Amino acid sequence: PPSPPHAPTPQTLKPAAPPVRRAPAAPVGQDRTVQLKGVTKAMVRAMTEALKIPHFGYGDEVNMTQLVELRKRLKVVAEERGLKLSYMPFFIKAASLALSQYPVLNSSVDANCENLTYKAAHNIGVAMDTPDGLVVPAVKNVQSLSVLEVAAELNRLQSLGLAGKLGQADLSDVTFSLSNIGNIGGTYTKPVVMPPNVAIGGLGRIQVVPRFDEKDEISKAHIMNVSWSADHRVVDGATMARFSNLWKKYLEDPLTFVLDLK
Ligand code: CAO
Repeated sequence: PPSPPHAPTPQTLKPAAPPVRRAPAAPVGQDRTVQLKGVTKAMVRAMTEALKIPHFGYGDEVNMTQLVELRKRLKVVAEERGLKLSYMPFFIKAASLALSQYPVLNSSVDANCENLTYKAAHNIGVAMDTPDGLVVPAVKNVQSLSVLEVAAELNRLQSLGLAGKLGQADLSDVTFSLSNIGNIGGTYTKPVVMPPNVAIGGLGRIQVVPRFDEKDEISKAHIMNVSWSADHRVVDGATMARFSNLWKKYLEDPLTFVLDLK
């Protein structure tokens, strides 16, 4: 008799392949224990303290299209003056201009969270990946520096960091920090506030993606994500958001720098 339409044929009745028996995993080398010291030990201390802070996060995206063009032009000018001009000096100067409007983000809180000191100097710490590990030297008094002066100072700190020669003078008195992980990769980060500071920003990689322009047409845009963390005992979300909006405005429309630079 004819077989039913979906009856198994001799080919589909093949037995399942036997499972592969794996040899028990053997360690390739030996365990190695090292003592935590130097920069890593300092990171243990700082991050353990930081854990006491009730963090809140706030993120946004920044359209960097105009700044990408502007930096391309200014990079050549900076090179003529012997300086490397990355995006960081713009991020740092824009942060300082925005801190002038929202000074609570440049404040220090004491250990018992009873007093808040509004810091006069904008000493902006820059998280730096060095052969020794994470260090955070500060570009000091950014409120009085031009973008090019910030670049010069950052160049100096970066050279010292790479050579493992950053001293206490450069590593102390940070009042606010930025951590740009975008030169390595990634989009979002969750930065950790370093006490006694109350806020920090983390920057992702600038990516070329489609966005609607002002004519509602799809165009190519350079987008970067920013992730802010703040100490929620002394900073509220609305203040962080207003600060971020202003910082973002300077970067998205970099001509506005001209109006507020002193
Ligand atoms: N998106 C796209 N490109 C970026 C970028 C970003 N967010 N950030 C940097 N770049 C580019 C720079 O423009 C530069 O390109 P050009 O040669 O065209 O100028 C290149 O990447 C290398 O930049 P850089 O690293 O030498 O300089 P920088 O000023 O941008 O950054 C520093 C300096 C110290 C922030 C960075 O070197 C660094 O160490 N980042 C890691 C920080 C870190 O570890 N954070 C985590 C802290 S928590 O553990």
